[in-house]
Amino acid sequence: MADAAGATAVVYIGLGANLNNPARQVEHAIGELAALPQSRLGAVSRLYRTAPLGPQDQPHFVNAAVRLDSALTPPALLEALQGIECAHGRVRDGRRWGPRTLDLDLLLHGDLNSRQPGLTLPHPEIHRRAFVLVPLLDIAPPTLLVPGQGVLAELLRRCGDDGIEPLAADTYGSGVPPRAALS
Ligand code: A4P
Ligand code: MG
Repeated sequence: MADAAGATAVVYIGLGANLNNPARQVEHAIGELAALPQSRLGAVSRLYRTAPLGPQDQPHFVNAAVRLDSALTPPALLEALQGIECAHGRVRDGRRWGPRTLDLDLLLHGDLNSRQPGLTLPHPEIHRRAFVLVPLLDIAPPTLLVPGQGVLAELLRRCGDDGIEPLAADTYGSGVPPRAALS
């Protein structure tokens, strides 16, 4: 879909949390994403328990992904995501890949392939991260082309899905349908 100002783009957002009841953090964030202006929640992945990438002296993460149809520009969307992170008490202590109450990454914005200060699209690490690819495959077609990286299903085949397990649906669920398209 087009990315011109005012046009609606299909946007994928990755969610991650490993502090202060991570599943609740993720579920609340999904509700907040659904309420963003000029945006409509299209689909929600299952929630996954994932082994930490980076420092190992931190809890496992809960990861998920959502699809939005949004007319917000990429910078406006990133600002909105950072606002939601702040509202969840996210503290940036400078530790790379350290624990966090909530991380929201702008994974894909239509077919944009761009690099600007503070915003790279697609998110540059998608192809290396099963905790991003597995939830994405719940809500995006396996043939989806990640600009500059390759086809979604092939990216997962190459990186493998070790350390990723779906959370049992009855351990979370405040109204977020598991892996369901909401449209
Ligand atoms: N930025 C640039 N492009 C983007 C984009 N497409 N989406 C900039 C979001 N942000 C983008 O991010 C650092 C800077 O990236 C921002 O200022 C933004 O302008 P941040 O959220 O402030 O810091 P961060 O998240 O700690 O940094 P980084 O390197 O992006 O970490 P990641 O890549 O998010 O990884 N293990 C598991 N199992 N699950 C996880 O979710 N997450 C991380 C963090 C480490 N280990 C994990 C997980
Ligand atoms: Mg981040």
